[in-house]
Amino acid sequence: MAEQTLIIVKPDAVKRNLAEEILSRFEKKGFIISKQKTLNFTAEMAKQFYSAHSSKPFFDELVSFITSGEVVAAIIERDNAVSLTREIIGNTNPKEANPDTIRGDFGISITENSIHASDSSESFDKEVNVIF
Ligand code: 3AN
Repeated sequence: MAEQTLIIVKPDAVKRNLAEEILSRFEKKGFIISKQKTLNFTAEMAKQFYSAHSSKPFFDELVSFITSGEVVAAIIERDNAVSLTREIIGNTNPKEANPDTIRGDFGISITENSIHASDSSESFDKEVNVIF
């Protein structure tokens, strides 16, 4: 059965005009893009979106980066969308991400790692309410 997940092409990748290429990787893998939106996160949205990380030492950097420029958010769907998307994006740290993953190919650093994807259906439900 089709499952939904959320991806966000982050400011580092939007600045390098990679949004279309990144979205097309998912379409090639059989995902349907059901909603898409270009937006700028406000600080308030960013804090809500990343609330699970509010006590982490990198929280301020995370908020400052995600609000630093345009992002492209999309709801995508197919069977096993959440886990397959996590495989396609690769390890959080681009240095540890396999080649052929999005972060392995395009990520610059652990902060500027080109893409976000929901890590569970529960996260998807929460995140989608911040964005759409
Ligand atoms: P993922 O995005 O792979 O689900 P999370 O949920 O652990 O990773 O972290 C959310 C975001 O926080 C990451 N995308 C990354 O940009 C940032 N982040 C995670 N760990 C660190 C760290 N040690 N230093 C700086 N930023 C980090």
